[in-house]
Amino acid sequence: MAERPVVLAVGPGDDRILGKLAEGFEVLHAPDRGSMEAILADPPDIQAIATLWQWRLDGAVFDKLPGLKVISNFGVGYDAIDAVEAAKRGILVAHTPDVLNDEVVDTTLMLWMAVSRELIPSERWARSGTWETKGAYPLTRSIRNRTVGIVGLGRIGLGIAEMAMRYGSTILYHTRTPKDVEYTHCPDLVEMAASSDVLIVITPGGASTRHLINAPVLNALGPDGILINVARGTVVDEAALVAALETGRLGAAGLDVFEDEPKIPDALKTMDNVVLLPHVGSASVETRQAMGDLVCENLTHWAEQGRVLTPVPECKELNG
Ligand code: NAP
Ligand code: 8YV
Repeated sequence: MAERPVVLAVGPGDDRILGKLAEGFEVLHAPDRGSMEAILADPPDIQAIATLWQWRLDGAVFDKLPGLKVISNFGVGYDAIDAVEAAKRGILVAHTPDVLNDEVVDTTLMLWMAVSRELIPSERWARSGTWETKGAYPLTRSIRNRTVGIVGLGRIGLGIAEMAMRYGSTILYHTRTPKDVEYTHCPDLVEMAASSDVLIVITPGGASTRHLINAPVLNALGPDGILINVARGTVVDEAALVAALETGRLGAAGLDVFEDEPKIPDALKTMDNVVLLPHVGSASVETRQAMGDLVCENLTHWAEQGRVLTPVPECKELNG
C-alpha cells in the first residue's frame, strides 16, 4: 500500500471533512455523479471511499475498484451501500451510529409537535394578518398523554420512546424481535397502528422494510392518527400515504424523508395537515461535525490498524 492511501470522497463537498481527510490521505473528490463516473472510467488505485451523502455503492462500483478495502459512510443508515457484497469481497463498511441519536430524536419531536399543534398554519395565520380579521386560531391537539407506536426500537427509537415518556405517552413498538424493555411489543403492525394516536417510523431502509407502512397500516392509524417518518422514504408507500391523506382516512403526517429525494409529491406540498422537511434529521452543525469526525476517525483507524471503529453489522466479523 502507498504511504498515503487514496480516498475517494463521494458527494457534495464538506470542506471540513475534506480538510481532515487530507491530513492522512490523498483525497480525490467526486462531488456529483458525473465526476464519480469520470473517475471510475479510469480510476487510480483507490483503497478507501468516504461518502459525504447517501450514495449508491454496489458490486458494479466495486468491480471498478479492485484495490478498495474500506468504505466510511456519513450516516448511520447505509441502505445505499451493498454491505453484504462488500463483506464478501473483503471490503469493510463503517457508519456513524449514536453520535446523531439526540438530534434525530429532537427532529422527531419537533415534527410531531409541529403537526399536532399546527405550527405552520398557525404561524401563517399570525403572519398574514388573519388573526386581526378572523380572530383566534382554532384549538389544536396536545401531544401529551398519547399512545405512541414506534416502528423500529433501536438506538434512535429508544431515544424517542424515552422522550415521549416525558410527555406521559404509552409506548407500543413494532420490531422483528422483542427487546428487553418495559414497552409493549406488537408483532402485528396493523393492530399497533389501530391502537396508536401517532405512529413514528425509525427503522433502517432497504428491501426488508420497503413499504412496511402501507394502506392497511395507514387506514388502521385512522382519521385522527398522525404518521411521522424520520427513517427512509422507502419504508412508507408514498402513493398510499397521499391517497390516505387526500381522502381523510389518515389525519396528518410529518415527513423528513421521501421515496425519491429530493423530489416530493406535489400533492403533499399543498396539504395543511402535513409538515415537510428536506431530510434534516441530523442536520445541526454540531451533529454533522460529529458525524464527519467519525467518518474520518474510521478511516484513520483503518489506515493505522486495519480495523474500523464502528463497522456495520454485516462487516463485524471481517473487522475482527
Ligand atoms: P438501529 O439501532 O439499527 O435500529 C433499527 C431498529 O429497526 C431495530 O429496533 C430493529 O429491530 C428495527 N427493524 C429493522 N428491520 C425491521 C423490519 N423489517 N421490521 C421492523 N423493524 C425493523 O438503527 P438506528 O441507529 O436507530 O437508526 C435507524 C434508522 O434511522 C437508520 O437506519 C436510518 O435509516 C434512519 N435515520 C434517519 C435520519 C434522518 O436524517 N431522517 C437520521 C439518522 C437515521 P429488529 O432487528 O428486531 O427488527
Ligand atoms: C444523514 C441519515 O443526513 O444517518 C442517517 O442515516 O439519514 C442522516 O443522518 C444522511 O445519512 C446523510 O447522508
